[in-house]
Amino acid sequence: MIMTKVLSTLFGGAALVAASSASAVLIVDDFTTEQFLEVSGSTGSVSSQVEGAGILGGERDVYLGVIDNEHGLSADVNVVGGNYHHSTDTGVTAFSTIQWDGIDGSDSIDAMGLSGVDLLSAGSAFVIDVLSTDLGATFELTVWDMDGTFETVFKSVGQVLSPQSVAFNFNSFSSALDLSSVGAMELTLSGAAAVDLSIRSVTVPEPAGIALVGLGLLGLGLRRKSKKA
Ligand SMILES: [Ca+2]
Ligand SMILES: [Ca+2]
Repeated sequence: MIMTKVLSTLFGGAALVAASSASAVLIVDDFTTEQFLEVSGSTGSVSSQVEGAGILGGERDVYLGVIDNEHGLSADVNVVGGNYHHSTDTGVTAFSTIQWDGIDGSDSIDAMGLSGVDLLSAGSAFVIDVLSTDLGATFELTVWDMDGTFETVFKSVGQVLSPQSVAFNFNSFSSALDLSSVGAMELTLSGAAAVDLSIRSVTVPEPAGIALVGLGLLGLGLRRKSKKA
């Protein structure tokens, strides 16, 4: 595997893109740990926490809030089969919030729960891999650093029929936020009434392989060391 990467670096960027995208990524959540929440019949909210693999900080806290429920139907969050499904019935307007803030067993934010994750050394953007959404949806991402500074950024998408990446570039955050020492992250998903939205992962991918070519072999060596730390 190491030899494959060395050869890719020497002989072409295209092959390296394939090699690096398969292996070098900071997983915030791959949604392999299952979770289910439902609000049925009325407005209201529910929350739960699960601990498991594939979750940055070891625990995923989910809060589901139903704002409007015209016909007394249901909204649910179902994390199953490696996907996070946010589903609302006709006339139901809801949001769901995912917290990655370490193991606090609570839907309150522990702004220091991740103990200072270095996102800058991992990559240059948060990427939400959107599987599909039948109506427009909005992603609201809040990041806390270990000094308690936090910032929220938004991205909206229209209907998504085939998988699409939604990227929050780190350079869209203010320089006051220290992304090399992150204490907590929170992602809120919302959409029009009756939206059915599914995402597959939240990651910080390593910058594109073409940039690695310039860094050369030394760069690859440093990255290997930093991932073990
Ligand atoms: Ca937590
Ligand atoms: Ca929490």
